[in-house]
Amino acid sequence: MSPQKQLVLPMRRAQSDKDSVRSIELYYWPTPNGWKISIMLEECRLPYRIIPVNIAKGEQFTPDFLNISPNNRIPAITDSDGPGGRPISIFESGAILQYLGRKTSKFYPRSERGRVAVDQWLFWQMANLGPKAGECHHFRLYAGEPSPYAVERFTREMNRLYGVMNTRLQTQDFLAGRYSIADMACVGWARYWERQGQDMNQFPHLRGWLERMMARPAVDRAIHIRVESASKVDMRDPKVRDVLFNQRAR
Ligand SMILES: N[C@@H](CCC(=O)N[C@@H](CS)C(=O)NCC(=O)O)C(=O)O
Repeated sequence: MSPQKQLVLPMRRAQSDKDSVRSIELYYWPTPNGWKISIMLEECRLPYRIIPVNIAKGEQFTPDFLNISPNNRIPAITDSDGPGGRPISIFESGAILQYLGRKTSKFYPRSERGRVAVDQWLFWQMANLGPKAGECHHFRLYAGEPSPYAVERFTREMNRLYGVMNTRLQTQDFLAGRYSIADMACVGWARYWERQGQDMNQFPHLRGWLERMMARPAVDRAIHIRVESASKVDMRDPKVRDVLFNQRAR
């Protein structure tokens, strides 16, 4: 990544005249789930402001954030120009993508047939690719002690899921036929195939899709939005591990 591409953001919201006309605020951390929404906002050229939520420090548990994202996870958005011109807040990346697709009529077809085509791959990502990749990363990279069974289990599942994508992409350029929010939901996870113990030579159609996705200027901009404090997170720090990996009901 070239330094010019890095947009360094302040930790807290920066007020400026330009910002005050922006109606969408994205509660964000640079992760595969966060990128889903920054990609859509960049693709639609919607004005937005990023509010970093430092999940390594526990900012996802602040009452203000929980008010809009009760599952204490990023991403979430607020839109001051919501339905009926009134503000709205949304959590869960799939719901946010669908909302932005309906709001802009972009990357989310209006026809029922087209919408079903997108929804099934979007829900597939939400229920399969994302959760399994998350566990795969956890057990391969972050687990405090080796768990061979868990590593094997989630590495195999990722292999299975990439096989599903590869078969679909053999006959289609994008998951729902045309480029859509379903592709945006998947790319942030799929680009990490190496750390998930996979070999793209096994999945040539998936590799072609990934290359097409990464070549899109909006995707490039969205995944290179840099939050200064995120680059300083040390996943070996016991305090960070406690915040992220030791959660119980509060
Ligand atoms: N299903 C949620 C998952 C969101 C999610 O897991 N976000 C992670 C970052 S990728 C997070 O906020 N983690 C904070 C934590 O684990 O406390 C969505 O798609 O929005």
